[in-house]
Amino acid sequence: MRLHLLLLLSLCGAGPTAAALSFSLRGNWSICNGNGSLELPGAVPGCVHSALFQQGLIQDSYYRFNDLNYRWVSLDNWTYSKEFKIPFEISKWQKVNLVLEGVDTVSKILFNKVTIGETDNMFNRYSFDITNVIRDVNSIELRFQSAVLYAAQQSKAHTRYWVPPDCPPLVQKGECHVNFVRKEQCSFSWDWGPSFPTQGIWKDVRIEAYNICHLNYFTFSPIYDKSAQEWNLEIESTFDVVSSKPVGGQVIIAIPKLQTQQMYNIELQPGRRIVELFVNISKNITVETWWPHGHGNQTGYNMTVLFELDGGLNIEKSAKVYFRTVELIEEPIKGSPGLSFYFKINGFPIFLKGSNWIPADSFQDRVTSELLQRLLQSVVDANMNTLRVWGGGIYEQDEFYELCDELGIMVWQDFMFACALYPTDQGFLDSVRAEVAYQIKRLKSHPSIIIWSGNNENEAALMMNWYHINFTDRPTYIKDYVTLYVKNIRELVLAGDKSRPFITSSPTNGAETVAEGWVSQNPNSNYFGDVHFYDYISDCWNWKVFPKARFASEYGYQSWPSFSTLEKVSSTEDWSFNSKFSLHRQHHADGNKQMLHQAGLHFKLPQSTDPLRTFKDTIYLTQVMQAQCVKTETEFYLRSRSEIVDQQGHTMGALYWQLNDIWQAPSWASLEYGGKWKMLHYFAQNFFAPLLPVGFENENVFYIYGVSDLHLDYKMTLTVRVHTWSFLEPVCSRVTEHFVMKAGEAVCLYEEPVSEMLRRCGNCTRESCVVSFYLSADHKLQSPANYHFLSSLKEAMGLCKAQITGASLNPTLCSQIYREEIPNPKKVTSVSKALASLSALVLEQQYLGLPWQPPGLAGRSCVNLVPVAALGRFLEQLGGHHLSAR
Ligand code: BMA
Repeated sequence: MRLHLLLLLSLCGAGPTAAALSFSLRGNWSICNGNGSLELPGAVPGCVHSALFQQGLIQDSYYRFNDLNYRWVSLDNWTYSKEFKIPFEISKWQKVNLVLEGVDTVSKILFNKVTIGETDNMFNRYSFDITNVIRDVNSIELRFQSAVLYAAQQSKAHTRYWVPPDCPPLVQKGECHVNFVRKEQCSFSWDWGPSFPTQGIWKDVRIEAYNICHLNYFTFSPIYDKSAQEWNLEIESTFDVVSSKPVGGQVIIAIPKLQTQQMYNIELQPGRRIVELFVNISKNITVETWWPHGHGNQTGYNMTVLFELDGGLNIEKSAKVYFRTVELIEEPIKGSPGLSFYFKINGFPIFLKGSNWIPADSFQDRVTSELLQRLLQSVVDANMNTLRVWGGGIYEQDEFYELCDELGIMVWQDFMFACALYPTDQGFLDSVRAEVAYQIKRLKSHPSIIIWSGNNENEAALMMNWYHINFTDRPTYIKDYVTLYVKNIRELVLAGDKSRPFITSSPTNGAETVAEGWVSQNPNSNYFGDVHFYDYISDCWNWKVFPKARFASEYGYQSWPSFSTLEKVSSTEDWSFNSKFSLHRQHHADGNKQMLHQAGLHFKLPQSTDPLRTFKDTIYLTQVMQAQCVKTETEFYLRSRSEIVDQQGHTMGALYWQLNDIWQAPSWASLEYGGKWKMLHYFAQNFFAPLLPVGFENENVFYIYGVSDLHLDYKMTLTVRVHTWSFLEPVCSRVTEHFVMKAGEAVCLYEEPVSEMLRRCGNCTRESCVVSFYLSADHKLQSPANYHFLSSLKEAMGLCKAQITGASLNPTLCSQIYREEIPNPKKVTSVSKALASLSALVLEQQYLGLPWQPPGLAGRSCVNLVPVAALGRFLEQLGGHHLSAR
């Protein structure tokens, strides 16, 4: 065993002793099951499932039906233990704490056989005083209780009234009563995820020893003073002062690039002390603000805070400070009842474009930096600017938010409550209060987080009566709801963080919900707040089915992940759409049928005589369907930005459900487990582009809207081309007069009755022709080329078999990419990035002969090949088409 001894803070001046020591307890522990029949080594941070897998005692938990085979793991009560020697003289330290950054979840902790504390919340950070129990040689034990058994016990003990739901729907094959335990709610199963209620020490654990005083935490928020037009920085530090006398000293705060240096005298009385400092940034200095991706730079400033305390005790902290303001604007809109719901960043209205984030794995120890980077890079590569960290998962690790800060990804941060009613007895509330206070402190200095939201869908669950509660009992539940989200969580947010807004739920009616006593009759109203919208039965090519809401924070369609992803967790007999495996992995009732229904509305369903071919084609077709559906819906929200039609509109947000996958299964995600792009993600890169022409029909008239997400007006033209399916050259083409595409607006640029367009373009019929259009200036493309289908593709006429060839500078890499067997994940990221920026435009290049070269990709003809191949497959699926790329 290697001992990690970290000298955290050294004594400044002459003295040889340190002021604080940190001794890590990461690494190898011993894990034992309830009856002692299984004993194995396990890593910390980690969990029991991972330890069993590493020891070869279980297979990959994601393989085939192992979620059911390994239920026993989470139903057992495991113990983590470790013996260790302290490599420093313990008697020299006034105070020694055991600090646990994350315990999953219910445990009793013994230190040298003495119970020092208990845990019941995986989202909390725990610190226990072990000064009196620590010796040179020590033992530590965390005796876990199965979270599943604990949740059942808690629910049983709640005898006064029922707190639904009891169990997830059967199709999810999950565990019950997750609302009774403060643990990742989706770890008991979800409609896209397996049930793996893990146990273990999932974050850092260490021993901290100190004299005189210790900085327990440090946090800050930049606040803009509107009236004085200047920035201030509020810095909060909490100390544990163990000296019997007050500790005096100075604090020096420096932000060199802002020419800011300020000094304060402080005196810390014995006990737990909070020091609040207020730093003013001079008006004479230009502060560059932080902007979301696509709207400006993510400028940050290095700051150091040095506490020089009595006795030569120096404590230094450094951090990056970002300056930005965020406002949630809820104000009357002309021509529409209700209120707006949109965000202003640095005073500038911003359309939130993006998706919803779920945990990247059931086993957090498998979520590496590389994975987070790959997933978040894919977010900005697809022109998104926002992720909603959804309330059924976890408050993500620090690195997630650091990356969001750096990449300019705005985060809508839910508190971790989802799709359930929750108890409010004192023990539960105390645990939640500690969790919320801790998470606010941990996260509030991140500029990326632009809003806190109390929960996912719980206002809707209550008011739309998902659990069939008797009307007369409703007041009890409303009271609980207000107690939890308003009187506790909201109160803690207001006290702890002034730098961003808070809403109680999603969907919610915002100010209207508040006015109605924190629960609205219809929290999903189009006139207020945000909406969640799902409809798998109506034809998704018909935009009339979508709500013209203020903000769409959830909507989407399922698809299957690619065969190469599924192949890793399945065997030959699983490879058909109706196999036991395919049904098992589908956690959304009728999901597989719904996908085929939706695809069947416009595409020919695969009918090969080769069953494996049929399976692969079906998977592929579900991705085509999903991409096209989410495109149509998103484009509807984007073009609803500047208008009110039938009293509805001014949409300012489109966050589709969901970005990523937790395992290899059908879901609403655009990124597969591990990060591979589904077709939807390539489409997203286009439909979220800063400038986009959107085509649609209304009453047989074809319209094109121009959607700008830019800060400046641009002069440009719109080209509208009609092609027959059977020939590469357009049959007719029209270029508009120059017009000014206004910054931040969606306006109608073009309208023409379909019958006229068909007549104008030779012998076109709806079935034989297709429309494409793009924005350009000085013969350069300014937008992705978009298209509009005039008929279902299954009715399209003139399609022929695709024959795709391509030239490559690096044939090995290209063929690897095409076969999806890339050995080096680094290459995948860069190539997929490149692919993303090309996507359909490469096809357009073939069609339109426009000189379009994606930035930074000159000479990399390999990447040109792949999207053409991918699109070729797309066209082939539609019926076939001749395409050749050189
Ligand atoms: C909403 C989400 C998730 C769910 C999704 C798809 O309810 O908040 O709970 O996974 O829809 O059903």
